[in-house]
Amino acid sequence: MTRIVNLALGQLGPIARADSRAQVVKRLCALMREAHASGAHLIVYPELALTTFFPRWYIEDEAELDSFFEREMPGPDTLPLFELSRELGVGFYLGYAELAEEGGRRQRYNTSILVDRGGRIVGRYRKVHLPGHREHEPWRRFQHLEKRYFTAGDGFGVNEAFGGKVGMALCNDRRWPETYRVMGLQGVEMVLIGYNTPVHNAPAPAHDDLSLFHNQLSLQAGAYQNGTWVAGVAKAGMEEGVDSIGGSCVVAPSGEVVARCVTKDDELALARCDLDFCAVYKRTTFNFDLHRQPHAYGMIVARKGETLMADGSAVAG
Ligand code: ING
Repeated sequence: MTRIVNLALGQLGPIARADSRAQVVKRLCALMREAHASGAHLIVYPELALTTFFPRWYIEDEAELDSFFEREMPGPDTLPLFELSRELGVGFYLGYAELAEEGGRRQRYNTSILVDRGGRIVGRYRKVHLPGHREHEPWRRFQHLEKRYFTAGDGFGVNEAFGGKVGMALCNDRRWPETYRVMGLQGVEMVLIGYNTPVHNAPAPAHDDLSLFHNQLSLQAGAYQNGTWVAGVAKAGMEEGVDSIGGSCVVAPSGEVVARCVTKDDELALARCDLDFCAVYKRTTFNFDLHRQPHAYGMIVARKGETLMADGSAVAG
């Protein structure tokens, strides 16, 4: 039996600071309806898809900062998206700012969820690689305060969903090979990644012209080197004076781009993802059991359920 996932890229154009959750959810629902009409089983939205990218500002007022976070998921404003998901039978990946109460303490995360075709949350991920800085840096054209506003997540899991193994990551995670390999070691067959990526990277302005290339390079490398499908979805365009890249695309386990968005607005693009195609790479070039050499890797990521020994080897348990 073939395991086909009809995947839709749900790219968003800018979200203004003043846009309400209801206005944004309306846009997300319109994209989901369009995805359903095109036969999609799953739609992937960007990172922080419910609000403007607020880490671009140094926000001192706690209440104002909290206004960008969700205290519950679904909440009153996002429930219509879950109800539409169940009604249409279209699952989704959604990035948002999570305000969690843990052990009596408030924690803020840059979070994504995976929702199945019945509108049920089947996975949650909290961003591990938080880029940017912690203190106000006035020399920058705009801030990138993810290290200030979010707590880092504790790892990369893989969820049994959509007939296969589906993993999640967020934005800067996609630049780090460990992100894909930790999930690759768990047999991941589809990695979903939302992002908000400014064209201008203040610490390295010489890279600005390569921002789209680095985006696609990272997604393609991760897909090929782990024999997995990868979908990257942008919040794009000129948002509160900051221009962010588009470049949303789906990459096959071969590393080939099979679908892409071509604007910097709300846009849908579609890909027919055969999860069994992963085996063409997982059983040959990237057969980890046959060809990978953990004993030689100084810093290795052990398989789930293994322990890393001092000599770099990994043992069961
Ligand atoms: N944004 C950017 C990203 O990794 C960045 C930050 C841009 C880091 C360019 C390095 C170079 O795509 C987020 N939100 O992580």
